[in-house]
Amino acid sequence: MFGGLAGLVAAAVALGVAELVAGFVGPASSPVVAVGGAAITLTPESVKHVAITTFGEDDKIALVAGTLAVIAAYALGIGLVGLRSRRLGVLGIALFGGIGAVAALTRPEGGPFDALPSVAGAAAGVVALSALLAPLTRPEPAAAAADATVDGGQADERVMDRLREVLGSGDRKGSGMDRRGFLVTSGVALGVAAVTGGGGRLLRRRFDVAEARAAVALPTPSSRAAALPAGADLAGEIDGVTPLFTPNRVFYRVDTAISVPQVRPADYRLSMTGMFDSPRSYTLPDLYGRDDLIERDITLTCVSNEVGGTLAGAARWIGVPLGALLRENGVRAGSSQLVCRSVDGMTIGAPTRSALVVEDAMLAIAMNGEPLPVEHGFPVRMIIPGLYGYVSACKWLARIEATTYEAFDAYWVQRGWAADGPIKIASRIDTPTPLRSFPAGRRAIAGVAWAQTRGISRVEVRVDDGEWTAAELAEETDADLWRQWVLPFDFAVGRHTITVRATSADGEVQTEARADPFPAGATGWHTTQVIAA
Ligand SMILES: Nc1nc2c(c(=O)[nH]1)N[C@H]1C(S)=C(S)[C@@H](COP(=O)(O)O)O[C@H]1N2
Ligand SMILES: [Mo]
Repeated sequence: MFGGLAGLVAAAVALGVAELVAGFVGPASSPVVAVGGAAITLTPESVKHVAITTFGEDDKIALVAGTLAVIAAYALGIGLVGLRSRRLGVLGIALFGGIGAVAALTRPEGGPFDALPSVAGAAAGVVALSALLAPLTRPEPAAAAADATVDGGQADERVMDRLREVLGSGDRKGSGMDRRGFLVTSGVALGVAAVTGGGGRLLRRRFDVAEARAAVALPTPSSRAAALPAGADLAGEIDGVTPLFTPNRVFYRVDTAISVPQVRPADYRLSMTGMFDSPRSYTLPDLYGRDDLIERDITLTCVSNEVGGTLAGAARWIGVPLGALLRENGVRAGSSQLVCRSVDGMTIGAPTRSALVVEDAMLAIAMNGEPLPVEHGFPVRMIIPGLYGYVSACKWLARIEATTYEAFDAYWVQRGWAADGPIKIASRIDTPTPLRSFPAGRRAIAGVAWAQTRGISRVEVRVDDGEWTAAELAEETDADLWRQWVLPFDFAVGRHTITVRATSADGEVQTEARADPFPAGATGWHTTQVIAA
């Protein structure tokens, strides 16, 4: 029991010290972040998909919790082993530090200093473990001398004596275990862990760009979004329907970044490389100061979204027209793929053609009237209407490399996802909510439907085995924005099945055929079971 505790406390010290050092080096060098990141990189897509759909926005919290749980279990083991053999315990911690260091160094944007937090943490963990095990394994005096010559236990003894002196705990017996000494050492160690860990958190704030972001003054776009007619947002009238625009704070978030990249506006550079005749690079003022900024309403969706799922959100974006930007850099005709790289090393491969011809494709700098939120890619991200986020919406964009599909597989494509990701027609029932009963009688069935770039021309609803009935559509303001729909219906008492299907403005009826999100996006009709009482 005490051995396990010693391991846990030593791990706390190791993590605390590692966080402190990471507070100097940079948040992403923290072993928990780095190991969690490596886990994301190495996890099979099927598992990752389950994580995204189960935990949604909280997938990163779940991952960090999982990483900490694994560390705790490992630490428990180290403590127990350490009780038998101090050397094995030390080796265990060294291995632990080694894994953290390798994970930090092998990050796409990793530098040599990134190993420091793990190394320092492991060193502190070794010291702590030795100090904690000493009172538990205090041998008989004769054996003590022998032990000391073997593994340096003498040094630990001295540390312990010193600790006891400082703390005024004179409880020193020649017997097998010094409980009081252990508790005192644990207390000191936990204090060290808390202070170093807390200090690391404070230091980390230096990297925080929230303040710099708040100080950014957004430019006025020369081309505004279409004005919304009165009553354009059905959410004002119908309870439970998705609002036309998704507030930034509830906008879905999907990315591999455990610690959100913090890019200082003053340090921002966008570079263009590869198949360009006259590649330039851009600072943030370069982009903000352009006279061709556009403002557009676009719904962004994730390829991992299940039928009826919520990995979709709509925003009013401001950005630089992507086609114009590519042309002024002289993008070559032979380029089929733009490999977009984020500051954290993500690669997202977007089709060059779409970037050039899709109207309203942009490098976005603002979302719903604010600079991009840090989690959504501050200061610059790409948005290409009609393409899933994994092949278009690179956040924290640092570089656009014009290349070909033959030359490079981007991150998600390496993991088996389709290289091209046009968004499939989708429709979703928002209300009534499934399995919660409501009074029988007339009630609105309502939701949203999307087919970006094409627009939605019709949404039909079927209740039980009835006829397909056309729903009323909210006014269309932009074909890239989802469209709300509503159908009032007289519900008889009992259970009902509601099904919805949409048709795009170019006449494609949403298919009933079920397909999983992997590898190219889900298809199938959304169906819910509701109860009228
Ligand atoms: N740098 C970076 N950009 C990224 C990703 C990522 O993991 N890292 N994920 C992509 C995916 S899969 C999607 S669906 C969108 C989600 O954007 P959001 O988080 O702003 O909703 O971002 C895209 N851009
Ligand atoms: Mo995605």
